[in-house]
Amino acid sequence: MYFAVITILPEMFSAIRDYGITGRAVQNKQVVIDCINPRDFTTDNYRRIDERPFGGGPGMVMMAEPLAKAIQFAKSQASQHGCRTQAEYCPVIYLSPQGDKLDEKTVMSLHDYDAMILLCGRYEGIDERLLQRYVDMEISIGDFVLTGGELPAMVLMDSVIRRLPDVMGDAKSAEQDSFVEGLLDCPHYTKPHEFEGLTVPEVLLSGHHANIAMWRFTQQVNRTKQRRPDLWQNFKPNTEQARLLKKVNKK
Ligand code: 4FN
Repeated sequence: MYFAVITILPEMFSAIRDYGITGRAVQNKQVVIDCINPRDFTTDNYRRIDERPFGGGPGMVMMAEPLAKAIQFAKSQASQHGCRTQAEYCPVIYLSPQGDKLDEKTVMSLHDYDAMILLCGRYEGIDERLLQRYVDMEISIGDFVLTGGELPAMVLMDSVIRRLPDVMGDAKSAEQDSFVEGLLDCPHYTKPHEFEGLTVPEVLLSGHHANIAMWRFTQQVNRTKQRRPDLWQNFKPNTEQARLLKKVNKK
């Protein structure tokens, strides 16, 4: 999968490119993360990418021209990486508070594309005309004020990359298919048996796999009901979950 990121702070992306599971995916060439700096597409001596807003007011606005050139360059890079260039195959995604909220459904749907261009805003935002002409999709990671779209772009890439085939170990992918889908996690425990006077639930030490699966599922259901009634409302159990739910309700 190919990501082109339009950003004036390309160094930030070492966080995802150089570390952890996403870093390994880059090393294994399952993922390419190309940062493109709109400053490199300016023509003036000062490499200006921002200007004062028409109509006055505080702060600065990112100018359309350097961003447009950066996006055009990103599209040519995407096609060089074996990805088709039409907008529908390489969408330009603007990370923005105005966008649709990112959720696991959106993450999965982004796997329809082998390439995408992520546009990161800074200052007060981007000239509206650039957005009108070049942006195919707007996505938000949540309702809070940020200083830029870079962290949201990394959040999006992290969630998309971890869902690519062979990026996570076998254990994780098997788990993803079915079991935890749609519910919060159950509590996790590891060594030692006792920590600051707290012990591990007996069932997890029993070696009784069916009972353990049942306990974990019950924890997931109860936590989801209690803490995320919105998730519980929309929960569509798969075959295995439906079977376990029946058993939970019988007790
Ligand atoms: N943010 C809000 C209302 C008005 C402005 C902001 C805000 C970075 C360029 C956008 C923020 C949050 C989630 C991108 C926020 C996101 C951004 C995101 C983001 C600098 C302009 C800005 C009502 C949401 C609190 C700054 C609400 N997901 N403006 O944060 O890019 O993707």
